[in-house]
Amino acid sequence: MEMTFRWYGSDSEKITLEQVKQIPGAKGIVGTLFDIPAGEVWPKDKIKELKEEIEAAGLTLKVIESVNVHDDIKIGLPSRDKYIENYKATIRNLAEYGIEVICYNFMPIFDWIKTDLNYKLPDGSYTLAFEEAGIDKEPEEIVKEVEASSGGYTLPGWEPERLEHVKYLFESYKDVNEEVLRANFEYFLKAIIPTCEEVGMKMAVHPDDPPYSIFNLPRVVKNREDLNWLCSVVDSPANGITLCTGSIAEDPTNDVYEIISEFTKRDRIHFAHVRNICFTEGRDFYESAHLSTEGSLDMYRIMKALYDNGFDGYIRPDHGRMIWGETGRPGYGLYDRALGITYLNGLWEALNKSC
Ligand SMILES: [Mn+2]
Repeated sequence: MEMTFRWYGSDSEKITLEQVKQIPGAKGIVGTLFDIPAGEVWPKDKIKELKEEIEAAGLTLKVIESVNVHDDIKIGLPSRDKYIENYKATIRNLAEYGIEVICYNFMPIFDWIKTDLNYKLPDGSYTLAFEEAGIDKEPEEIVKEVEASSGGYTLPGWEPERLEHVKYLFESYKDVNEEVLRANFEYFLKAIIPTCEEVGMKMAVHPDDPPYSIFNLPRVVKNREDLNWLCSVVDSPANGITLCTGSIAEDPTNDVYEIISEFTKRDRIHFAHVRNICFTEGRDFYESAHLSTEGSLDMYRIMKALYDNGFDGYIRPDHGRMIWGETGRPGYGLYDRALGITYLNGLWEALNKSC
């Protein structure tokens, strides 16, 4: 496995590449071109610039998160073919600069939903939390709340210029149920996977977060059955998964350890997001520190499921709390993610040496 750190680019971050380089065991950056709207081709010169900047700091750029899928593709509008061609061009451009894995998702409208981005823990740290009672409101209200509590940072999947039209987006998705979304997903995969095979790119879909329907929006990457469907509908190693432990485990009926074992064995987990969550009541939870003792997941079992089944992909601590007075993009502070890396590397070393 290779440990990585998500970084949004020097224009969108106060965390520097030099700081990331100082985290022991952090080898690579999970990068993005944050300012390119979904549907547009990622230009070669910008990819080159990003890669050179990261490599100059002694880090690698092998994973991109995310290349967002245009809503017209998910809705299945006639204009989707144009956006799919653009997506294929982006795959080719990224492959040319040595990118091996593209993380993406196929969720309508919202990339992820939390109801509190600054949930205060008893130790004084801040984290992201989800309470079902907190989504009993209009989507516009949620959009406003997220924007107000984001500390001025643009959050992935919550681009204000797109969500300004949230009412219109809901209207566009009104006939898209799970069946339609799945058919549109299949259409997309059948179009792009041959290009990935040709250029050596691996697609890695991120599970829905949370992995169940919210605001009546359809969800198609939420459990073992959905992941099995994904792997079968285009049966190619290029068609893989970003296994996000937090997202999958947010539905307590999902057996996260079994899912990791099965899909690692099937060689479909190209990228792993590893975080712990702590259930408070029912499906309500907050994102805890990484240690098993701090949350509801057994992080040793998670790493062991990856290790025992031969995981050789990229991995990163998914989110981190805000600790030691740090401020920044919610979920993406430096310190707690660095602690997460150290812990996950420690578990991995122990697994490695005990065999
Ligand atoms: Mn994740």
